[in-house]
Amino acid sequence: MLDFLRKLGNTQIGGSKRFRYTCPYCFDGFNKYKFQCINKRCPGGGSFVFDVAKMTDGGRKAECPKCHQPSFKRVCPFCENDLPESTLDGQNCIISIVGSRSSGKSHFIGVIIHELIKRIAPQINNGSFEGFGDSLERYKKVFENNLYQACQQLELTRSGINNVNVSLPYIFNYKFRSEKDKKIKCYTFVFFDTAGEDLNDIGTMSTVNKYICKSSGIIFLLDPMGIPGLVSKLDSGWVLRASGGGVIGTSADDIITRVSQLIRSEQGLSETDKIKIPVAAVFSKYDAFESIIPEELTTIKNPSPHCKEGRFIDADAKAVDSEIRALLNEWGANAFTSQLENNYEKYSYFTVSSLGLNNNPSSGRIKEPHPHRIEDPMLWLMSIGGKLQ
Ligand SMILES: Nc1nc2c(ncn2[C@@H]2O[C@H](COP(=O)(O)OP(=O)(O)OP(=O)(O)O)[C@@H](O)[C@H]2O)c(=O)[nH]1
Ligand SMILES: [Mg+2]
Ligand SMILES: [Zn+2]
Ligand SMILES: [Zn+2]
Repeated sequence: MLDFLRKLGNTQIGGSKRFRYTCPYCFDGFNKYKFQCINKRCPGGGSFVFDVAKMTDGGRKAECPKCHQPSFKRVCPFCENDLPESTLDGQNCIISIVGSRSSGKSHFIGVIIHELIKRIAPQINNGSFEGFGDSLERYKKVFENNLYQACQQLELTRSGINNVNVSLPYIFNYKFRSEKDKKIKCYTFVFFDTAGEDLNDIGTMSTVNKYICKSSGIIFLLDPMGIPGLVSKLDSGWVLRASGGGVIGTSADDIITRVSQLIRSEQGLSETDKIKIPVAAVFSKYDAFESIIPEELTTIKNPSPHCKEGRFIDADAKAVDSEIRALLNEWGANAFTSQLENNYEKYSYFTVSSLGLNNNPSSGRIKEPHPHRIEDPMLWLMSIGGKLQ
């Protein structure tokens, strides 16, 4: 699996001289980097960026040509953003979170990052999830302050086309000591909150969402409120609340089709080649349909076992997958399955609630999120990508 991730272009090919990485800010691939001078009195200006012919300390250090001070700060040659060390070591893990308008992407990102920092990383392998650059500050401002301090639902995400600031990714370093070789591992996780609006046509997608094609895993959020066979069983107040006050977006089928098209053209795949990026197909807003789940489907109702056990439990993920398939069958919504089956080599179904049970009041004010099974899709992607050992 690690080999496969390398082929996706994120990595310096182990041992060989070929060096290539994907910038986690602009998502372009490069085979070199630049340095930025950190000397405030540098005659080149406060943040002078320079190219170097000769680097020292294995390429970690260079001397500023203007002030002759050493610098360790490596930056992208195109967007000039600071590069995390594990990006350059080929340990990027770009997770694309895609789904139609109002499918719950922003709430998912807002809650999963909080949980990764506070609970998931520490419990799984004594790991830590640490913000890189200003990511943690930006995360707090956009997500945590609203969800956890002000106890407010998030607003729908603005389009990234004319708005550079909203399209900055959130970058985190995930560190832990490997059980296998007892060495500290560090992976760079990159989350990007797309506006569902920007997934509506392929022209917009190819400019705003280059990152999808470079990702190590895709989380497709599927809005249960978009399945007529399910919605007809719920009381209408619920449906309205859980669908962002009735915003009707593009259907999940259409988005899967466009995402697949985009990846195929970017990676030069034919219609019959299956896409190798693993897909977690995730029904969001589990709390909204829990009441109509048949009694015999017990796994999805139980809390997620992975963190408690301190490792990823594959058998649980398989049971969740088969219970969701049974539900899709019951609701007459098998179209997702055939699309995924015909286009992706590896996928699995999940369901999450970001807000938790009884936590979606119509007023917009919520209790602190207490999510259900939110870690499952992330841990599955990490586990099949070899990122947990
Ligand atoms: N019941 C329930 N509602 C949720 C949950 N997560 C999100 N919602 C509701 O779904 C609506 C849309 O959520 P967002 O996270 O903003 O959706 P989005 O996918 O980011 O939408 P865009 O930014 O427009 O693409 C909001 O009204 C949320 O309150 C959840 O776990 N449970
Ligand atoms: Mg959003
Ligand atoms: Zn860049
Ligand atoms: Zn300088």
